[in-house]
Amino acid sequence: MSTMETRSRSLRIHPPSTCRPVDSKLPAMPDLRYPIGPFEPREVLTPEERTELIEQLAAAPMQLRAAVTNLTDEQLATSYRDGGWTVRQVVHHVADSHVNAYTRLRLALTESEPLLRPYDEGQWAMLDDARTMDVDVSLALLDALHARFVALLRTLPEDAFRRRLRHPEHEGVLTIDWLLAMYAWHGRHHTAHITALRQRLGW
Ligand code: NI
Repeated sequence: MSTMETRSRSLRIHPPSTCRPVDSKLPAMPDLRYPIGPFEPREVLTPEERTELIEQLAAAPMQLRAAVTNLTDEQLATSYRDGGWTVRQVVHHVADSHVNAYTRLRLALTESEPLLRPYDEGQWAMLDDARTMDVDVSLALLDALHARFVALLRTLPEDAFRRRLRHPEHEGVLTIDWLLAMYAWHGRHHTAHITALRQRLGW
């Protein structure tokens, strides 16, 4: 990755390689980066949508654990697509990302339009623990983290979901509804990277 790419990625909430809208002019073919489709931002959700997305967040750790069940070390060291992260890095990335999401939620609930702190997730995924550590550690982290995350979301009154936050790379303001939709999608997105790989390779 070039320095410029590194700089560009470091400012984004999620790497352009996995989050930007797919170019509609490209020929229709399975895009391994987007097994469930790209994130479609939402600023305001209906109560029914919120309930559904909170349930998705609640189920995310269990589904990620199921996705890696019975994989060998060699399988965990396999990239989910050419040039992509290994299965192991994907699992640790979800934990890293959702730790940030949880912090961002708490900031948005306790401060006035807090400015989010971007981080370079590509570089985080290259740190030694993210490349080598047992996935069970991050799965346990996600269990505990999502228990807190989901319990808090379930206590929030309707108007809290419209509380605002800002991001240096997004014009205007984002909302807690946006954050909820983003991270519910994010967990499913990366879990599908792994389940799609298993399907392709017959694991
Ligand atoms: Ni991600």
